[in-house]
Amino acid sequence: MSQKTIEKPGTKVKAKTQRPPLWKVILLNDDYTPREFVVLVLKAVFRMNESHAYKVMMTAHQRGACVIAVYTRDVAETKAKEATELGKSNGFPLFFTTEPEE
Ligand code: TYC
Repeated sequence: MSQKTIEKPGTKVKAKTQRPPLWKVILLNDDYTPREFVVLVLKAVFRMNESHAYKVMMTAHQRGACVIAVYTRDVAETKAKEATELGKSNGFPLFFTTEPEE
């Protein structure tokens, strides 16, 4: 037995594919990590080019923090952790955090 849904003409059908919620990755300033090292990490982990990485680093340096990218929760958390680890293993307090986008 098969059934078909009959829609009224002109009825809007809601798309079934919903976008996943996005999470921000935030770079925090500190007084010890060298600027060049921050740029290096932004290029390596977040695939930024030199000039974008430099601008982002300077924004965090001057304002205290900078939203650097948005991803799905998993990707955001993995990248933030990886980037923070890179700082830690080189003896720097460089820190990346995540938060949900409103
Ligand atoms: N403030 C650091 C310095 O003067 C550089 C820096 C910039 C560190 C941005 C972290 O997120 C940061 N050496």
